[in-house]
Amino acid sequence: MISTKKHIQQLAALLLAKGITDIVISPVSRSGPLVHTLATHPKFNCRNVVDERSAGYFAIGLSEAIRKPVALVCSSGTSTLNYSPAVAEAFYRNIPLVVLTADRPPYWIDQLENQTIRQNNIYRDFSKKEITLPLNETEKDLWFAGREINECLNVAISENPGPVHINIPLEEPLHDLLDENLPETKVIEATKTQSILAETELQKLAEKFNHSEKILILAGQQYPNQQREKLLAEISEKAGAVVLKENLSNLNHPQFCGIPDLLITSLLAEKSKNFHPDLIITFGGSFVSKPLKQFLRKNKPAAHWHISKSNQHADTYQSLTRVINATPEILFEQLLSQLESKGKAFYKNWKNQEKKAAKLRDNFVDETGFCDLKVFRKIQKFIPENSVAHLGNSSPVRYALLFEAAKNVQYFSNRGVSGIDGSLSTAVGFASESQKTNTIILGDLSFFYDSNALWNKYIGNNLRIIVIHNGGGNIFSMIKGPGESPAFREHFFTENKFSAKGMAQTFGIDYFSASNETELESELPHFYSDKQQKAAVLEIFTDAEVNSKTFRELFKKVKLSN
Ligand SMILES: Cc1ncc(C[n+]2csc(CCOP(=O)(O)OP(=O)(O)O)c2C)c(N)n1
Ligand SMILES: [Mg+2]
Repeated sequence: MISTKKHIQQLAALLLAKGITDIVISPVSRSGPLVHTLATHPKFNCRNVVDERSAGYFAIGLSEAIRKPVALVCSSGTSTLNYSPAVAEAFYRNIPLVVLTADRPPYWIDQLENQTIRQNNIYRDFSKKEITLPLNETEKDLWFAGREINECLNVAISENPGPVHINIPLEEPLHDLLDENLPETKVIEATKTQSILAETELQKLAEKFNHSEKILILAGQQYPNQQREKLLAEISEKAGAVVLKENLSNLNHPQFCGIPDLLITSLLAEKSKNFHPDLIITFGGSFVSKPLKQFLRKNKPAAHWHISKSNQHADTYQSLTRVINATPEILFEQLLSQLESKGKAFYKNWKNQEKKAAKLRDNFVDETGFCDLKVFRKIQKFIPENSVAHLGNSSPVRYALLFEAAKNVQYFSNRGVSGIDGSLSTAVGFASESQKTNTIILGDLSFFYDSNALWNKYIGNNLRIIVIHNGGGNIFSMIKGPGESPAFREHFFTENKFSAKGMAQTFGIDYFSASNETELESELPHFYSDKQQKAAVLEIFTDAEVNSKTFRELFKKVKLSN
């Protein structure tokens, strides 16, 4: 069945033509024409998530899992605003969301009409394109709407995607249907291109690269990419370049350096220039590590190249000298053919420093009592091989910086804008289309904030939720500043005495808990056992003061280790 409304028929036909068939709908009457048309068509896969904030993040996770655009459908009014956090996250991470919002006809806006707000360009600063469809269905209106929809969807399926918004004013009747197929609709194709470097540009870059003795390549957040990984390892080997990664970079070659927070902290007081790069090359999304930013802003390299398909002038380290509009693979492949072999002194300095920091950490963690740090090491050892891990903001993603990635595990996190409001929903959306075990590690405040993530029927049996319950926002006592304030306990830490147990019960999820090392060691094998055929929560209780003290002590030790 399809709606009688021609714009809706056209939109559905174009979604299909562009291969955008995964849809997340939040219940609504106003977008009835769209819901009828999509939900009854065999080629669309529609899910239903009530809370639009959660639905938006669910769609992000889904898109990450299937590596395709996902469309969202909601009503008019505040439901559209509830997508905003996910739209912003998607914008800063180039995730293709197609947001379809129902609206009242324009003549009812600001007229004391029900559930009506100004929806035109509502995500103005966080979307790649926004359009409002015309109300009328004349040939000219349909031609205009068709062109605009094509453009939006072409952004979503492009190599450089992001969220797009199609606002759809709808006149009653909303529920009239036809027993017909979708109409033939004009499709405007977008041609995929690949930018390669012009020969003269390549010579310039190769010359600079070959003359730089100390090259640091920073791999930001990205999807796993074997070809990229292989090329990077070759470059590092040939040019003695250091490749620094975080777990979210999803790069595992032993040639690369990891554990950036510890490694860089150990360098902050380092006086010698042996570790200071003269050329840095960056690509991918953001880096979590704060010490890295401190280190590079203090010791600015002479040159910084940022590789960006969207020509983004990301000057994170205040030393940007060049933007390269290509994919990292193309640049690395072209560069490799021009590289001269170089000494490895710089690389060895970094690698040795990494080894020293890891050893110090291991000794320290062995000796420490039960705390978040210890919990993280235990979890990292138990996460199954060939699985997916989602890291909540903010201390889980930071603890992950202190440990090597678990073997053959892919890492994800909402680091576009680092909200605590959608980590669980994103993981739920991802796990719903993943064949692998999906672990989400998040704090207690983050879990409660986004507990509506569990309020849908797509909770996969492969989902494992680890709640690090340290009684509030422990991150605020780990970073400098809030801890000294008289308002700390009430307004920064925000003491949380609720347990995740009741929440798990409400949503029919199995519950495990641990309050010490022995319990944790005995629960983790059950939590991850093949016999555990249902989604499960493992709530781990730790003491916030012990956590902060231990965390600080570790960094103090690392700092003094030089
Ligand atoms: C939507 C949103 N609101 C507020 C913040 C600020 N914030 C960052 S971390 C944090 C506390 C997190 O507490 P919890 O989830 O318990 O993790 P912990 O730091 O205790 O490990 C808050 C409120 C944020 N990042 N996102
Ligand atoms: Mg907490």
